[in-house]
Amino acid sequence: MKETMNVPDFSGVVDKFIIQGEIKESFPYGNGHINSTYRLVNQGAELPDYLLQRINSDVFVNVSGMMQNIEYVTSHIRKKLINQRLNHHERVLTLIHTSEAKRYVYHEGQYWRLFEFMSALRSYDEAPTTQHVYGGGEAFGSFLSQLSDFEPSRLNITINNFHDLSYRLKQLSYAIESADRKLLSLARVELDYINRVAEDILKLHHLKSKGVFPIRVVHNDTKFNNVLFNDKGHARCVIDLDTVMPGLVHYDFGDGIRTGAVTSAEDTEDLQTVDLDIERFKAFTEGYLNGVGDVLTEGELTYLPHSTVYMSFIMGVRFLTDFLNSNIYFKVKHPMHNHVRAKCQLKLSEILNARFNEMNEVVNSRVKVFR
Ligand code: ADP
Ligand code: GN1
Ligand code: MG
Repeated sequence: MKETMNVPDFSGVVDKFIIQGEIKESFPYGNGHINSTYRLVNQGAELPDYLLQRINSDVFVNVSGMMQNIEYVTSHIRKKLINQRLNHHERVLTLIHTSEAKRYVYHEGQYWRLFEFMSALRSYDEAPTTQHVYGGGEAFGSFLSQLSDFEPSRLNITINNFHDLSYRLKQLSYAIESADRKLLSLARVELDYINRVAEDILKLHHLKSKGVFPIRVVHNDTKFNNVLFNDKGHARCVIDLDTVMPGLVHYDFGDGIRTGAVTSAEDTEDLQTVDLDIERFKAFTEGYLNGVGDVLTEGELTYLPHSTVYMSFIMGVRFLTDFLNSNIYFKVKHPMHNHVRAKCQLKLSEILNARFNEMNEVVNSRVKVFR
């Protein structure tokens, strides 16, 4: 296999998977913050390409449990697609097995997995049109609906307390205790803001603890670039299934809005440009609720607007924690990157809170149709 752009030679890994043809070259692919992704290009033009991922096993300590989840979830969805006579190769991820019938490879201290590469599809870090936002919402909503008959407790917990804000605030306070004084002083404004508003935003988490909302199989990482679109702009496939776990619908809805219905990137330095795009909010909500069907309870629907504040805030807290820990979790492009991301996400949570009534109106008027 030809080495391109300083990409290592993956032969020792790729050889263990059952693939068609031969790989002629590989290059880094996508913009994920945790795993490392490569596209493997097939020698034969008519043969499939593959997507190889090195799993970050510092983050995902139970790789086998995580891969079992992905196998469960993709098989469950695939069965439904086959029954509906839909092309599952472009609507659900296909894991490639090894010659020993395993779903991943452990090689020289690292974990690897391989998927069929969907060459007719692509993701967008920022949605190009409102129509794409609708499609993204619908795809994530359908994902929840397709898994609504899968028992959540069958899934392994791949990251403990993943969207538990009270736990994330505890992690932040540990980071503060051991942080370099210079970093702490740089984070002062953000820390003050977090202290001021945390109690209010924790409400959703407290309601979860009281058992107010059903625990469902949720995606937990519904970033806009985790949906693949075809060239007509139709959303086709939800990807990045590492964090599919039991959780609240609010995590998925809130994260979708945080990344798909806003006016700037997750890490913009110009905070003046950070805002909610209400047309995109309407589109995502409409798409999400159409995709999800009649699965959600009244209580879940009521708290959808809160979830947008919750998810942008928790991301602000997590990015700031990592900044204070000197960038040990998220991949960064420069040493201040997590600080920039944190400022942007905290600002977004403030704006979403200020525009709460507008979001509430959209959700209420859409939900009335069902009532
Ligand atoms: P990460 O966890 O690092 O975000 P993803 O699984 O989301 O990794 O993959 C990174 C990018 O690779 C995605 O945003 C998407 O553009 C692309 N991608 C992932 N899986 C596939 C696939 N099976 N076919 C085509 N493109 C894919
Ligand atoms: C990480 O892997 P990626 O880039 O899709 C993170 C998400 C965050 C996201 C922020 C396992 O997702 O929780 O929302 O970055 N994934 C994990 O961009 O921590
Ligand atoms: Mg991703």
